[in-house]
Amino acid sequence: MAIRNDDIERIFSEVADMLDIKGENQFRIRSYRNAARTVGSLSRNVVDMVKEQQDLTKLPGIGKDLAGKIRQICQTGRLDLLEQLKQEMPDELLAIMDIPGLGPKRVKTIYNELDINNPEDLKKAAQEHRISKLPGFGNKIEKNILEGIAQIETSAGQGRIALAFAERIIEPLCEYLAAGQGVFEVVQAGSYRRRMETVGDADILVTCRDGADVMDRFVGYEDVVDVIAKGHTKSSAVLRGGLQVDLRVVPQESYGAALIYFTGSKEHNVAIRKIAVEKGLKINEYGIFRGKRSIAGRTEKDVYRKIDLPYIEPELRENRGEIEAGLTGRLPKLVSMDDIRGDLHIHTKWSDGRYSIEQMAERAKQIGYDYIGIADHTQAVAVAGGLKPERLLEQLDEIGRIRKKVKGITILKGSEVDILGDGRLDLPDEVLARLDFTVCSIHSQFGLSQNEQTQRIIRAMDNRYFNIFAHPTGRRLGQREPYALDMERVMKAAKQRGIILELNANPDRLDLNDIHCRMAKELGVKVIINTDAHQLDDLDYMRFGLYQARRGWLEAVDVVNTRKIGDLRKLITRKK
Ligand code: DGT
Ligand code: CA
Ligand code: CA
Ligand code: ZN
Repeated sequence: MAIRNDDIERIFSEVADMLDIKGENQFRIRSYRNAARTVGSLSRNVVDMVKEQQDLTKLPGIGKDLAGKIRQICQTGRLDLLEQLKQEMPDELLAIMDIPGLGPKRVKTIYNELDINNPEDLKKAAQEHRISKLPGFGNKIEKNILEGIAQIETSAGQGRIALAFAERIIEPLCEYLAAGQGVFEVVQAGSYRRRMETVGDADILVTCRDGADVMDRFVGYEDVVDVIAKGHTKSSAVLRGGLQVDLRVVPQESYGAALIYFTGSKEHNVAIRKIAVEKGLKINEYGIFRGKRSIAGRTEKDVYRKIDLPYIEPELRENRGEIEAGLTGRLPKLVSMDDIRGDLHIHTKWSDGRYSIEQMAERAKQIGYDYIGIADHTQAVAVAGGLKPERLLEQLDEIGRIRKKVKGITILKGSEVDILGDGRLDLPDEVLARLDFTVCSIHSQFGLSQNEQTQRIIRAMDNRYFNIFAHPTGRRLGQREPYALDMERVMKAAKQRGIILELNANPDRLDLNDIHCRMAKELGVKVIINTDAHQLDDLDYMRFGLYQARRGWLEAVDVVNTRKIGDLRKLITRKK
């Protein structure tokens, strides 16, 4: 393999990073950073200069020593110094550098201030909130680190990355690309744009004045750890955290066609191409053509219109009936964030949440919600600090007091009531009667047979205080499979009893899945999208629930937390 200038650039930057972490003198570190920049910005191939035996010390910042190192890289493809530094550095420290958001600077701070050099200790420190207190870190970075570690732990060898995790990698990259000179548009395509639960790789499209500039900027991004290919219109690189990004520069007049093509899904694309062919047209990533003449391509809408389709939302593009629906004017008007008025599955310090009722309510108000529902655990879930009935009653009194203090948002009194092994609820009826609503859920005996589990759930639903069935399948993405249950029977039982199914928006759960959402709609069962927030920022998980709901064709009418408080209460309360 031919050594490119950017290979040399990367090797020198890595050397600089490692010297930096080791605490070597700044002069030496800077000389490697300068050399990296010099080589990276040369117009000639350094490999050729070495072959022609040119004097490399004439290059700015390159002395005899560095010239020798450049020659070594060109001739052997590696640098002894880097290999040696890697040897000295604990492997685990290198593993830490792979966590998104942790460049050499932050790794160095963690290493020097807390003497942490492996992911395990890092995780512990983050859990104990020692990371957020470091200079230049804060809560957000601490949280990212924890999720980064969890992701690396669970995705080891699986190759697909959870949507929420991909978001934290892709969004900053897109902002960075968009800030480049002469860049017009930066847009995500692929499974990420379709908001699938997991993403195989990221597909990003750019329109710009000069493709070469964008590609240079791309491979120079601080989180790029490996460049797989680099050209003028297409490049691929792997980012810290293991996500591969395919970046394409597309002509402005083809923007819409390219966006359709690279958004996929493949099945959707095949189906629309077939329609085009039937009309004597051809669709590809450059446009829609009659013979050799392009008849549209600038926007997605233009392309769809030429085959008599309205714009189809990316979340629907799976060839699961969206094309037929489009042709007959029956596409759903998908639920969106603007429709959402509240969140009814919120934990507080009373059980395993981290903030007070008041703090959660204030944040919900900031989001613009009309109402929230507090739902802490009940006693059977001891590991989560579940409340005994007496404590729950105290909490209800407390909510009463807070209602008087916090104006402008309705705080509903609820509980996440555990469904016991035999299908009883974990609270006596006289306590249940004091609540505005319940979210009922399973936290034990995941291993029952399908029939037993289904019966257990339906028995619980027979309790007239059972309002919402929360995280119905119990799965944790990449961590725990759903328990066995007959979803259709459960939904039919819910429908008969006026019970609502939760779509849990926590990105680890996304439970119901898209297929279940659609099943609920078809069976006429109402859905509620709840975040199951345990801390303030978790309230923002709502968007992941919405993505999933949209993939499941749900409209505002299907989702009860789009309703005004009065209507919501009516929908939730069962006829007693
Ligand atoms: P992923 O990355 O596995 O999560 O899924 P996608 O959907 O992002 O797939 P990817 O990255 O392989 O390709 C992005 C889009 O490009 C895909 O959704 C549709 C389009 N595409 C890729 N390969 C083909 C192909 O062979 N035929 C057609 N029609 N479209 C393709
Ligand atoms: Ca992809
Ligand atoms: Ca791809
Ligand atoms: Zn919960």
